[in-house]
Amino acid sequence: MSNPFKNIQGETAWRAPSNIALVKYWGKYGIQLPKNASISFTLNNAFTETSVKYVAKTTDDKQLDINFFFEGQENPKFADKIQKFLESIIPHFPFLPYFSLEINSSNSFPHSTGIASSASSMAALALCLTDIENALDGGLRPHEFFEKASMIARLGSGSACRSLFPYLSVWGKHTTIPFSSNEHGIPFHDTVHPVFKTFKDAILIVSSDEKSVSSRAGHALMDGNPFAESRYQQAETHLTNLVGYLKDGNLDKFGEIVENEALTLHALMMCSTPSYMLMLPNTLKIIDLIKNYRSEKGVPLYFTLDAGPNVHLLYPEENAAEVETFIRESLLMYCEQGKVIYDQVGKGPVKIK
Ligand code: 2P0
Repeated sequence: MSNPFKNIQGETAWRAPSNIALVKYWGKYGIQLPKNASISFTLNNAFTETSVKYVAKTTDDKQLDINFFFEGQENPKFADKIQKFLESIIPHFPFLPYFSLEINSSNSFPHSTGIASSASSMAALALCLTDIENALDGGLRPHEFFEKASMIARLGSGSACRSLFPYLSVWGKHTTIPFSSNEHGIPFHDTVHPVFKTFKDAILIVSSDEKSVSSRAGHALMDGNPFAESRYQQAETHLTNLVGYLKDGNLDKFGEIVENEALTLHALMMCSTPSYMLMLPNTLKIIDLIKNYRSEKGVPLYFTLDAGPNVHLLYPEENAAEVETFIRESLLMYCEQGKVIYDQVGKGPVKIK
């Protein structure tokens, strides 16, 4: 073959944040399509930076040629995952086999904190690849660019497709949300009260051990879960109601739904077959202390959980000083080596090169 991209080379780099779901995605079908719509806060301080250098090949070799470095080092486990992912998306990016790629990726947070990096890392990589395609072919308008990058990120890790947009993102078709789609995330902040656009998220690290059951396996167990259908209906109702509370700035009702979603997610794990538990005793201790603090002090502090034992504390910026005192004095003792990551709602990905 003669390489249609002969002599072309370049580099792109993107920073993409992590996200935390308020209404959870748990259960999927087909190729990474969600059984229910979910909504998340886009975070700010927990992010991945990825750069991709691309040089047109001079040989006829049609195998993917990828060199992958994580935090400056070769990492065979991650490289293997990236290789398989890139092979799977050649139909979306037919240019890939014509280039040698060098991918460098690093996280703002230590790898061993128990913070899932798949959302930010897949989002950053998807942005780089979509950017390269745009540089080669051109023609994507800004909203099309982010839509395509979100769709590609989804194929890498479902929740990653929500890491592409400022403040909040919805992923999954929902009856009351225009333009919502199972294929990709959409931005969702036009009808959101300003209090939520500066919301804080303090992530208490209860344990950084690798999870006993991966999210991939957890999603799969929803297929045999006797509560699956009623769960998907509940998520639909939760999202309808949450959209209203986000608009009105109703903190109490926001917290009620968000906490219920976190506990429902873990209840679904407990009633799967085989059943499993990712919360630890200190997770429950922290939840209990948060509830007591809220009812005693009247401070709008709420919790949510990802698929793991760590606790995300959500609170308005104006309550940051008192909540962070409470965290230091009463909660850090239940964390692994007193670890906490202070984050907040952020403005979404940025191009850094
Ligand atoms: C979410 N989580 O909405 C839910 C709630 C964790 C708890 O989606 O198999 O890494 O790659 O689609 O996105 C974590 O699972 O799973 C997740 P895959 P993903 O954020």
